[in-house]
Amino acid sequence: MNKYPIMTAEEAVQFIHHGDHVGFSGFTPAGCPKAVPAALARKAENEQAKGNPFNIGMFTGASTGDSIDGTLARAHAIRFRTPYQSNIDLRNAINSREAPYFDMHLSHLAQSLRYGFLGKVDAAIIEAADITDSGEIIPTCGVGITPTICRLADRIIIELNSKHPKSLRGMHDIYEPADPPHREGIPIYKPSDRAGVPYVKVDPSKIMAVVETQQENEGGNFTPVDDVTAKIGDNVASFLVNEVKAGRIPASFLPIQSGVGNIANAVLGAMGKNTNIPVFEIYTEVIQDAVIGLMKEERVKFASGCSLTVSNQVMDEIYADLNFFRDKILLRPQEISNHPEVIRRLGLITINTALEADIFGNINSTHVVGTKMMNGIGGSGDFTRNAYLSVFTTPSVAKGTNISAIVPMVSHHDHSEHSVSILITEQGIADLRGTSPTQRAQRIIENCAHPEYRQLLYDYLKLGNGHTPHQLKASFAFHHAFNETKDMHKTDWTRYL
Ligand code: 0RQ
Repeated sequence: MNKYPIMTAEEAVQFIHHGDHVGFSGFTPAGCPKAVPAALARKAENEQAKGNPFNIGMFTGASTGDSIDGTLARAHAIRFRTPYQSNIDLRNAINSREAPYFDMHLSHLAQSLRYGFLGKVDAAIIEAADITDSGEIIPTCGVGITPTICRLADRIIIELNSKHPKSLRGMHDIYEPADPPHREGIPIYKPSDRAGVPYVKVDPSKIMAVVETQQENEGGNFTPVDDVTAKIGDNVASFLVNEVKAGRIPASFLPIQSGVGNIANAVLGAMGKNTNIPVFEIYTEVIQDAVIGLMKEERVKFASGCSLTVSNQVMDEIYADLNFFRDKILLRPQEISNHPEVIRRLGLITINTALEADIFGNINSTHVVGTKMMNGIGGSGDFTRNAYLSVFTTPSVAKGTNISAIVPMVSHHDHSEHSVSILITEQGIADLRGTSPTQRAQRIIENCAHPEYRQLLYDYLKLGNGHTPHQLKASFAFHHAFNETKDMHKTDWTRYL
């Protein structure tokens, strides 16, 4: 540690130039640097005020905190951005097409960088809990693409954040697969298996600056579980209990992947409460608050993830009792937490959230009314396509009841009917396994659509012919009605006959 130049964030950004491609550590706000990106945004504003262009290409793990995506979007300093985001200012810059954005499966990013598909990585900005003189970096609470950007980057800036204890050493498993044709199997046979080493090893001569900080995570809190999310959670739990009873899930159960957000948090809470579900393990990307609570209650015995995306209060609890959590949590790069090989081998039950689903089981996870980017596909495709059992959840309606989440045809297509096994709303459960398109439509309309939209959806089905009975002139009538009147109830099929 003594060998690296200690600098302020303002001094460290001298190593980032206009046009650089910059990789950031972390996954969600967990593990993201904060002081250096904020200083970088100020540098961009200062340069632009002097009439000099200043922007950077950005590779992150997933979404980040406001210090990265918010400050750089507001400074108009984004040359391009990938893969997942959820910041309001960045979302606006993407939807106005000021910030070019490409949405990628999270498991693909590190290898795409190594393959050279996305250009050079000039610099990496990494939050660390510790760094040794030999170049062993201990990440904090999120890993993301850290090993790959550290290896590929010419210059590395470390944000050494003392909010995260050095004793985190041992809670990460860092493994980077070789590239084809030299790649071998990833030796993970159960969620707790380790394949790599507990640190990210870098060439110490690439570390240009260490910036010492003591900043809290920029994690948000979860909204309390409401009637709708509680009902969705109960429906997921009772579906899984029935699958165990029917012998389609082994009595010892299978590891769970659960998406991000309030619904995912509520689903895990409901699974934990349902003691007909055995004590289970998690193999996921984002470990949220509910998992930590369930560990303390001994309902979850192990969680492998890419980040601890927990509220600051829960993070403090974990750090205050690291000895309890040390052998129950493992953090990995997203290339491994989301790897199709491991997902298929472990037999994951995957539970992700849709923005909208169509009556044939296709899923839109990303685009509001077909055009506006919400967050991105994240890891949902990595998990869904390779699951033992892929479940999608969504409230049946949004914006009061003016939007039906069940529509005739999805307005943007992220996950196809071929990858989706089960759809669950607060209304009920549609088991889509082994069903034809019309059988799927019947189950989805009857069990998952909001009662106010069921007749409209049945009426649509009658308009079409063929194996998948669409009436293409009318497929987006729900969306047209919403664009014109802000209310999908006002759909009028007679306009399309
Ligand atoms: O709008 O914020 O203005 O109220 O969309 O909807 O119901 O609060 O759901 O926060 O759980 O997010 C799919 C975006 C769901 C998320 C998505 C409006 C609704 C609300 C948010 P407001 P909710 P959530 C692992 C897995 C893709 C990535 C993924 C996501 C807002 O889960 O990003 O799965 N998934 N990753 O009112 C128009 C509809 C709508 C709608 C809801 N049909 N049309 N607006 N809304 N349905 C994680 C990672 O990969 C990191």
